[in-house]
Amino acid sequence: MPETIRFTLDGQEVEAGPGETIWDVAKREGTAIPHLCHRDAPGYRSDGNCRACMVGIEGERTLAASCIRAPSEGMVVTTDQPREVAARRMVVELLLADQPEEAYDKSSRFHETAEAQGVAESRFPAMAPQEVPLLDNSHVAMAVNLDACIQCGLCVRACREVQVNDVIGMAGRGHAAFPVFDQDDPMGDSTCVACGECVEACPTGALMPRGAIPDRSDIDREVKSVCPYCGVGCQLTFKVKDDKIAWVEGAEGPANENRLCVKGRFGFDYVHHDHRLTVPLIRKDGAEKGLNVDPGNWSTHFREATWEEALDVAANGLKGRGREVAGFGSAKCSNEEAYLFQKLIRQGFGHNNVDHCTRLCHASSVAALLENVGSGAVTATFNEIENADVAIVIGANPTENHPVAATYFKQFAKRGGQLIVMDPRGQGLKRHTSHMLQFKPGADVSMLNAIMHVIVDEDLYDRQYIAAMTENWEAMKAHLAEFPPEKMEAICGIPAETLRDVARVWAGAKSGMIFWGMGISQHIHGTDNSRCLISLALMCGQVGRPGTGLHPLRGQNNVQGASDAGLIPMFLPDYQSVTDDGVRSAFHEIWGEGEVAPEKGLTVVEIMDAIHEGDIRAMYILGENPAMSDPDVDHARAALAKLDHLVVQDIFLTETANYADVILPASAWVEKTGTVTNTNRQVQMGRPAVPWPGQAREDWWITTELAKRLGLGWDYTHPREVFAEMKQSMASLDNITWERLESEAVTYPSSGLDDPGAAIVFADAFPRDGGRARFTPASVVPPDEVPDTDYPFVLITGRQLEHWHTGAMTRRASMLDALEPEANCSLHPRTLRKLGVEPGDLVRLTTRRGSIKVMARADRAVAEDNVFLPFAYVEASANLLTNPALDPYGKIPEFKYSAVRVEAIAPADVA
Ligand SMILES: Nc1nc2c(c(=O)[nH]1)N[C@H]1C(S)=C(S)[C@@H](COP(=O)(O)OP(=O)(O)OC[C@H]3O[C@@H](n4cnc5c(=O)[nH]c(N)nc54)[C@H](O)[C@@H]3O)O[C@H]1N2
Ligand SMILES: Nc1nc2c(c(=O)[nH]1)N[C@H]1C(S)=C(S)[C@@H](COP(=O)(O)OP(=O)(O)OC[C@H]3O[C@@H](n4cnc5c(=O)[nH]c(N)nc54)[C@H](O)[C@@H]3O)O[C@H]1N2
Ligand SMILES: [Mo]
Repeated sequence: MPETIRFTLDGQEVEAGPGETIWDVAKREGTAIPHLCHRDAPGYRSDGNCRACMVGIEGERTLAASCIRAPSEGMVVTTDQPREVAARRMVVELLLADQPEEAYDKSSRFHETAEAQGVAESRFPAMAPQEVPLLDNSHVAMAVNLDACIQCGLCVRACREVQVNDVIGMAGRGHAAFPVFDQDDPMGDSTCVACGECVEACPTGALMPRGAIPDRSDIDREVKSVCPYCGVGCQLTFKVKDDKIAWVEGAEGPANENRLCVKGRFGFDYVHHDHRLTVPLIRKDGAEKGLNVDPGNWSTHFREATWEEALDVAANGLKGRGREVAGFGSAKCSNEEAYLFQKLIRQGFGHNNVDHCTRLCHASSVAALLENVGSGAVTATFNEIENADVAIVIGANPTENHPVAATYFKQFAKRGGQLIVMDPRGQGLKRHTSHMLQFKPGADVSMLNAIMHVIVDEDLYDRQYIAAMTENWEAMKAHLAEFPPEKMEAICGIPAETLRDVARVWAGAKSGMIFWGMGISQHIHGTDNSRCLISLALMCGQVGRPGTGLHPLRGQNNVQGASDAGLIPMFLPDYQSVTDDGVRSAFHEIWGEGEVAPEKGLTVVEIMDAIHEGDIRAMYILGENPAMSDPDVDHARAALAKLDHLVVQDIFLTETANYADVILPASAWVEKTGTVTNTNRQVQMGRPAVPWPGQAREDWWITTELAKRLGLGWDYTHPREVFAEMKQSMASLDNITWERLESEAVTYPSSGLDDPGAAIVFADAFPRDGGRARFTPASVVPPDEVPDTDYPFVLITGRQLEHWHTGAMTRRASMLDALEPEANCSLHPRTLRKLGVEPGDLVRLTTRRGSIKVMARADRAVAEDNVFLPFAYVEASANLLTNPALDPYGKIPEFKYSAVRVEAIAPADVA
C-alpha cells in the first residue's frame, strides 16, 4: 500500500491518501477549485483537458491540472496566487466566447463556474456563425445543442467508460471537435439506449434532458428516493416543478452510484397520465366483465363511489368467506404494504392463499436456494463483480432488464474479466464476452451437468471447500458421470470442446460469480436449473468471498422485500414456514387475534385453477395485472370473470381491473412513503415527491381500512409503525431501523447500528442444519411441450428495455412509449425470408392455447427455429400463447418455452 503523503496546500500542511489528486485533497480541505472536464463522481476518470482547475506548484515552470496531478511528498501547491487565478479565468473566458447567446442551461456547472470567477462576458470572438453546429432535436428524451459544447469529453467518458454503451465519440479537431453519435447519425437515429448518463455528465447544457429545458434549476423541490422499476434499486433525485416530475437525476445509492437507465431517467410521466385512477369505482349493475373498458372513459362500466361506500362494498364481498378468498399482493409496493397484505389474508380469512408475482419469477430459484443454501436471497451484491475474475450470466439479459447492473458487468469485461454468457439468444452482453454459449432453449441442465462433469473428470474441483462446507458430494459426483460433454453436445447444441473450455475457465477462476434470470427459472425444470448453478458454484468454492457468489437478479423493485415480508403461501415473514407450530404461535403472539392456518396456501396459477373449480370465489388483487401476466391468459381471464367478487387496487384501470367489482385508486410509488429491498438485499427508503391525484390513497392506508371493515383491530397510522411490527418477527431486519433508513441504505444482515450490512454472506457457514450447503443432482427433463409438425418453432417470451411487464406503466410513459410504440416479435432474417415475410410485416403466432398477430422484426440474435416475444402489449398478448405447465417445486410456469406456429399474414387479412 502506498503511504499517506504530506504536502502544503496554500500554506497549510495537508495529507493525501492513496490515489488522491490535488483536486481531491483540496475539496476535502474545503478549497473549491473550479472544474469542468472533471466530474466528481464514482466511475469517472479525470482527464485534465480543460485547464479550468490549474494550480501552481513551487519549482515548476507551468501550472498543473489539479484534477489529474497526484501530490508528492513535500510539494508546495498554491491555488490562490494571481498566476493560477488569472489562468483559470482565462480558460473560462475563452470557453464563454463560444457559448450560445441564449444559454440553454443557465444553471449548468459551466455557468456556475463562470459566475464564481466573476466572468460575465468574453473579450474573445465568438465562433463564426457557419461553424455553429445545428441543434439536434432528433431524440425524444434528450436535446443536443453542440453550440454549448466545450469539448471536455465528459459525455464520451460517460457513454464509453461509465455506462459502456460506446455510442458517443469525438470527431474533428481543435475548435471543430465535437461529440458524434455512432458515426455521425443524429442522436435519435444512433444506437443510443437513452440512459442519459451523458446529460447528467455534461457541464454546459450541450446535452440536456428535454424535460429540463430551458433551465435545469427551475424547480420547486428535490426529493431523494428509489426507482420504482427493477430490482437494481437505483437511488435517484426527483426534480419537481408545479407538483410534477420535471426531470430526474441519479443519486449515489450503493447499487447504482448515480447511474440510471432510460426508464429511471425518462420514464416517470406515467404518474401524471390522465388514465390515473383518482376516485374509487364500483361496477354498474349488469355491466359485463371482460376486456371492454376504455381506461380513459370507464363510466360505461363503472360508477364513482365515496371511499366509505367503496371500502364497505369491497369488504362485504370478502367478509366471512374464509377459504373462498385469495389474495395477490404486489412487488411494486413497499415492504410495509406487502406485510400488511399477507397479514390481512392470513388473519382476516384464516388461511394462506396469498401469493404474488415472485411465483412467476424466481420461485424456482428460491426453492433451490432454500433447499441447498438455506436462504433465498443473493449471497453477494452484483457490485461484487468488481472483485471477480470470471463471471457467468445465464438466462438473463441485463443490458435491457437490469441496465445499471449491466454497466458493472461491462466494466468488469473491459478490465479483463472473463464474461461467460449462456443464452439461446444473442444479447447485449454478447460483444463483451470471452465465451458466448448460444445453446438450445430448455437445455440448461444438460449443458451445466456437462460442464460440471468436466470439472470432476479433470479433477478441477475444490476438495477443501467441498469437505469443509458441503454435503452430498459423493452422490453428486456419481450422478455427473452420466453427463460427458460429448454426449450432452447433441442435447444442448454446444460443442464438447467449448463446454470443456468453459469448465476449465470457471474452475480456474480465483473469484467467480454466477448471475441468472428468467431463462433459468421459468421452466418446468426451473428448480433443477438453479440446483445446477448452485452446485457449479459450490464445487469450485465460489461462495462467501469477495468477488464470488450466487446472484439471481431479482426483477421487480420490491420482489425481494415482498417475499421477505411473507407474500408467499408457504411462508410467513422471513421464510418462516406456516407448517411450523412454533412459528405460528409466535405470530399469534405478535398479531394478537386470529390463528395462522397450518396448511400451505395455493400459488398464483393454482389459484386461477381453483377459481375454475369453484373453490375460490372472491379475490383481492393489489398492484398486479394477472389478466396479462399469467400464463394461458384466456384461462386466467375466464377465472377472473367467474369470481363472485373481485377487488382490484391499482393506479390504472388495468386489464385485470376490467374484471373488478370494486376498484380502489392507489397512490403510485413516487407519491408515497415506504421501504423497499433490492436484489442486493439493500433496504432503502422511498419518499413522496408529488401529491397523489384526486382521491387516490396510499396502499397501506387502503389495506388498513379494508382490514377494519373485516373486523380486524388494526390502527396503523404510518408505515413506520408497520415496519416496527415487522421487526418483531423478522430477524433479517435486526439493526435496521426506520430512523437509519431515513438517512442511509442498509444491507441485511447488518450486525450493528453502525454496520452498513454484509455485501457477502456465508463465508463460514450456511444457514442449514449442520451449516453445510448441499449438492442436489438434477437430471435432464425435456420441456413440457416440444415442437412438432403443427407447431414447429420454439416461442421464448421475455422483455425489452423500454417496457415494463404488462405495459401498465411504460405504455403510459410518453418517452418510453415513443421509443417502443408497437407490439413486436423477433425472428432470424433467414426464417423471415423462408416465410416470405418482410421485416415490419405482421405474422400470426399460434400455440395450442391461442393466436395473436404481431409485427415481426429481423434479428440475427434469435436462432432460426425460435421466436422471441415480449409480453407488454395487450393488443398482442404473449400470454394468450404461453404454457401454464408448472415446475413441481417452485410452481412456476414455463414462460420460456412453448411450441408455436409462425405464419405470414395475407395482405387482405392484415387489417
Ligand atoms: N425493461 C424491463 N426490465 C425488467 C422487467 C421488465 O418488464 N422490463 N422486469 C423485471 C423482472 S420482474 C424480472 S423477473 C427481470 C427479468 O430479467 P431477465 O431474466 O433478463 O428477463 P427475460 O427477458 O424474461 O429473459 C432473460 C433471458 O432468458 C433467455 N432464455 C430463454 N430461454 C432460455 C433457456 O432455456 N435457458 C436460458 N439459460 N436462457 C433462456 C432469453 O433469451 C432472455 O435473454 O427483469 C426485470 N427488469
Ligand atoms: N409471457 C411471460 N409472462 C410473464 C413473464 C415472462 O417472462 N413471460 N414474467 C413473469 C414475471 S417474472 C413477473 S415478475 C410478472 C409480472 O407481472 P405483474 O406483476 O402482473 O406485472 P406488472 O405490469 O409489473 O404489474 C404491476 C401492476 O402494479 C401497478 N402498480 C404500479 N405501482 C403501483 C402502486 O404503487 N400501487 C398499486 N396498487 N399498484 C401499482 C401497475 O399499474 C400494474 O398494474 O410477469 C410474469 N409473466
Ligand atoms: Mo419477475
